[in-house]
Amino acid sequence: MKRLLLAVAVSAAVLAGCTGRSTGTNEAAAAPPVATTGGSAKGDFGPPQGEPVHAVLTSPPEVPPPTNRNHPAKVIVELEVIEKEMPISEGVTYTFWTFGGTVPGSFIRVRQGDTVEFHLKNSPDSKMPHNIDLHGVTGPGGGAASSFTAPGHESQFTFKALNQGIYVYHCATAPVGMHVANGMYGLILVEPPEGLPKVDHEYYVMQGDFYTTGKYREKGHQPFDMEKAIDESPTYVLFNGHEGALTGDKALAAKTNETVRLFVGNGGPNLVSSFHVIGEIFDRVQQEGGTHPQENVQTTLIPAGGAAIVEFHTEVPGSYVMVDHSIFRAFNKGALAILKVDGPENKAIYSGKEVDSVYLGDRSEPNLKPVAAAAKAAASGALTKEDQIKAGQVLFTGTCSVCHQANGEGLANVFPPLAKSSLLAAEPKRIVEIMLHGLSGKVTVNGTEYNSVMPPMTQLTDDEVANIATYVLNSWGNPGGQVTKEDAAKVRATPPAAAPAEH
Ligand code: HEC
Ligand SMILES: [Cu+2]
Repeated sequence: MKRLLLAVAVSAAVLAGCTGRSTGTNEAAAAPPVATTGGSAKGDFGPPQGEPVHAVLTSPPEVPPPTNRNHPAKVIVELEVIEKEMPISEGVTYTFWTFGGTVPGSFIRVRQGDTVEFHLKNSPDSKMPHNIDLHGVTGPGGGAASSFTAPGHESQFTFKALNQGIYVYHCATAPVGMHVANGMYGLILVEPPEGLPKVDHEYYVMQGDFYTTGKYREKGHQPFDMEKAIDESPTYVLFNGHEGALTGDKALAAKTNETVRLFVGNGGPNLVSSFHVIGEIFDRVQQEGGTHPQENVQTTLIPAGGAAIVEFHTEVPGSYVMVDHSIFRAFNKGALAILKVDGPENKAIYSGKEVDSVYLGDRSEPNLKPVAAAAKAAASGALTKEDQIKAGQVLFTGTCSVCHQANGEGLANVFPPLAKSSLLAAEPKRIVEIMLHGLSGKVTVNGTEYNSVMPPMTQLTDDEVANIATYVLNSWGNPGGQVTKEDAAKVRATPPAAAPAEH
């Protein structure tokens, strides 16, 4: 409210000063001039007042409540660095280095003009020293040099938050890229003095790219791969540190007719994010975390080491998929989250018919648990055909059902059926070759000729190929049988047979 009055007053003043100039024909439609904040030179509101307050820190996707203060205070922030093993995907673990035990790290919220007394602790269980560079700090290194902290130690430094905005913080200990790649980043919000306009939901989402020695979704514990990191060739691109952090029953929630504010950061270390919510238009974006919003935006670019505030109003119920619109990252590296909007249909705005399953594949499933269970069983040498079939079903939904359909019936004249397939009846094990080397040219299935292209599915691991193949062979009236990961490895290592000559 206060901000609105201010804007009106300023525009009135500026318009009054403009009367002598020609303003063109469409005077009424001219954009109102924008008031500047004055930056850091106008951000010191004097010494802290009242008792010191302890900052409320939250884990993603939660955001601390507004400071609700109209004066500068001394704010004490206590943040602990914890190195810990956590899942990065179902059945895949990674040793993350964290601010506060989560990736991204705890969300910090202060008010412009606050004096922040920062305590950085490094857990005694840590193996590495760490520090923190907050992009909201005015001073060399953003706090890095003052906060270098060995395991089992604590550092303290104080800064005044002179600029309002949303800022990334990250570890800046050498090798910096490795500390960031391991998850050492988060967001600090410096509220404008009048606070942010009230909304129904505030959420904390942060993208990061991850580099593991194993392939995407390769099971087990995966170490950091420095070479991939230097090549900027991530294995995973994720929102909030692990695949599925914000899908299924962990999806963000809202109701229709509500306002949603997302604080979206990008920790990098390498990639920039083309942040997009499928089926929503951002009513308002503070690009790069800056003060003056852009309106009616489809996709906003978030630099590595940058952030944005994104706001929209919900009208139509359904699942809204957040992606990095560099789209292979979304569907093949994990950069996918969901905002679930509940409420009555609004047919005047959108007619309905949801296409989630095709869009999301296995990501629309609550989880990939059967896949992880199969991986665990395989590791202990107790993998059964049943385990493989269950895991294969989930994976099939994510990879094959888009074309061959969930019921294996295919699409007439376009995608051949896998159900009661005459090709599989004749040569069951050929499925492995088709999955790994693809299939093109004329092929007859159940009496119908197809002449199309199936791309090779080499992104699948040997385990995944084995599980999907076993599932297909044991479903829909196919001949049965079992494919092992050794079978898959052998086919992968063999160059594809030359395509049969066309007659
Ligand atoms: C992008 C669409 C697409 C995807 C995804 C796809 N396929 Fe196919 N598949 C095809 C097409 C098209 C053909 C026929 C190719 C031709 O005409 O030569 C085919 C043929 C086949 C065949 C032989 C024909 C038959 O019906 O028995 C098998 C087996 C098969 N696919 C299995 C799979 C499996 C398993 C997956 C998942 C790992 C998969 N496909 C994913 C498009 C796809
Ligand atoms: Cu660090």
